[in-house]
Amino acid sequence: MYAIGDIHGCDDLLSGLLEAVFEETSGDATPPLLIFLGDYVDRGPGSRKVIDQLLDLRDRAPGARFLCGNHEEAMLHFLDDLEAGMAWTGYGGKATMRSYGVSTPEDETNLDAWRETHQAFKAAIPENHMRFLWGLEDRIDLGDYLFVHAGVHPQRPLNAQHVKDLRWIREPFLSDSRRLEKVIVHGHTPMTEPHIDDRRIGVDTWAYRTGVLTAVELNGEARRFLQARRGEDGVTTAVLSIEGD
Ligand SMILES: [Mn+2]
Repeated sequence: MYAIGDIHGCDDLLSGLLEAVFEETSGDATPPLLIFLGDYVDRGPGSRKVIDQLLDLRDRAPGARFLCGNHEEAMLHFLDDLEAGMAWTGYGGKATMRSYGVSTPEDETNLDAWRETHQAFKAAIPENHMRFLWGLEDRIDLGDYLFVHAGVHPQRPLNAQHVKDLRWIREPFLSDSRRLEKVIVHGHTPMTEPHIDDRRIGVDTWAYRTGVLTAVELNGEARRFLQARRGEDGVTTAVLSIEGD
């Protein structure tokens, strides 16, 4: 199975990565299991296209699963409450609204202008995108792994985690040293290289800034990283070798 890190509107990187995954699994008896770690929208320009691509996977990779990132949470929050618009544009929502053809108020303190934007945005989002957003999961437990967007609180058992931590936590999760009941596979905190140790595997490589989108393939004990990289000649993919555990 493959876990894919934060995409943030980089539809070109997602296409490249998916093509590589489908190519290397084309001889397999069953389609690959894909687990998306959340943060499909915001920051990059192609949020709408990314959701379209993820919806298309229902045919090509049946059984694909999708976690809810803090950015999808913000998008849903705004859809529910227009007063959340200003907070959302503070962390990348403008690009998402633009990808649906909706512009944000020039004066972001003007609630009447937000009312218009809110209506236009709700009208612009296709129903299947809404169903996709409503169907996102908070955690996926599979074998020795727990997949979450951000992480877990190290002082709580894995079966008693708060959704807020699963979607938002950084510390004390990242630097804690206690072994957890399962290996946590997560995105949310960007790094230039993916992180792997015996507690956690972090695969957010800051796609919208670095042009690198990372997936980790988990196959029993074996793990390898697959990356799509945006370069002058378009997107290329490569396997990243893992330095000692
Ligand atoms: Mn993110």
